[in-house]
Amino acid sequence: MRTSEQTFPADFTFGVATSAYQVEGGIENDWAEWERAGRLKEPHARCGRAVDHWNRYEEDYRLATAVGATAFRISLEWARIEPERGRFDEAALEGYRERLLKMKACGLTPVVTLHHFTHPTWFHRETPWHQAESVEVFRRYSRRCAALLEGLDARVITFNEPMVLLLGGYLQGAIPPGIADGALTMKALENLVRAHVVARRELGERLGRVQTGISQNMLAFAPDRWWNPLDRALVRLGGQAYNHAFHEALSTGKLRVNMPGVATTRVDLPEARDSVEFVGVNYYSRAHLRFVPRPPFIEFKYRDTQGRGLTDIGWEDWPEGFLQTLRDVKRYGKPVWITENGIDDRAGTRRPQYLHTHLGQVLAARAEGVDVQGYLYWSLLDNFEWLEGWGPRFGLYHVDFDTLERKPTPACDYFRQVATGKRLVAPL
Ligand code: IFM
Repeated sequence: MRTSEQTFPADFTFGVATSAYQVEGGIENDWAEWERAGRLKEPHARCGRAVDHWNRYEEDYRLATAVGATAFRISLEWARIEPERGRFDEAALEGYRERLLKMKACGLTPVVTLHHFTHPTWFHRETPWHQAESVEVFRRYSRRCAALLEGLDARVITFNEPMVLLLGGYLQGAIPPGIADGALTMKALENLVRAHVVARRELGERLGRVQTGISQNMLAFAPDRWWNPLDRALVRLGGQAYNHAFHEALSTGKLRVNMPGVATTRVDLPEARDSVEFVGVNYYSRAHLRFVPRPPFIEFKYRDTQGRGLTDIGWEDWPEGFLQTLRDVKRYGKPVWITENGIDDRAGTRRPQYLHTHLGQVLAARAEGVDVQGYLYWSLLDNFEWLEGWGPRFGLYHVDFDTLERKPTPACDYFRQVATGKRLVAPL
């Protein structure tokens, strides 16, 4: 790589990402119910106090600035803000505002997600995503969020990983609301697109032009058997549906999913056309797809093709797919933000190398003309990892889950060096 390609522009943003339920603690929502129903891999695991970020936020802002971050991604917890349908909790709204003001005062630009997987407990019972009313309910919530963001100059992500929510919650039934129905999945998908549009409108009305987008979990896909036409068809159709259907709807106003026997839809939503200011990419890994002759017809595997060793959560370490993913989103013609990228590395020894190889791909994409403007590492802290509970460790800072003490991992130094020098250097 030439020297010029190892340098990030001076205005490139390095930051860190978190989400409310995974770090704040003390939240009662659909996931807390899911846990009590014993639906996690470890049935007795509970998120509970998480890592107490709700109380320790000032310390956590200091930890972020100590690694050279100038942006901090959080999410607002809908269940805190609207614990009962139509009743908004002013103290919670004020609490978030106070935290965001402090964040700014620390020199951190807020990146605020309105919806990161979780819902108030009433939501699935009263206005689930497959019902049209969900859109209006989300619009009202977004209106309150817009008011809370006044004057903060935040970048806003309406939805985090909507396809993960739909795949897990509506197609496989593995996460809340636990539905397994292809037709309802497509209805919910359509309503999530509409909900993004109305939320963006509310933000715009209150705040003027806001940088608004979504964070899309994007996987590199490969056929499990390179020679098998059905595996290859799955890669083509599945990749299009999983990685691009949502982005494409927000770009062209056309929502298209074509997974015969699983889920299909073809709806025109002209109001969604050109409805983001940036494209948010969450990239972690590559998956191999194999056709199986019975529903759901897809087997999904992570393979260690390069002998690098799977990450501790069992995902392939595949930085090459990051470049391909970034090339693929160039077609949307918008600035790109990496809203998540990171590794579950429980010993904390592999993370600097992971950062090095993945940031190298960001530079390679920039050299090819992909307008990547920011990189947010997932995550600042070890935290609660959904169905996996407390096993995984994605944090730049290691958290002792008993004492809640935060300690730097070796990646902190490395991240700081790159973020402050704006230069990709090799880890020691
Ligand atoms: O922890 C999650 C996050 O909530 C969404 N993106 C992927 C991360 C790691 O699995």
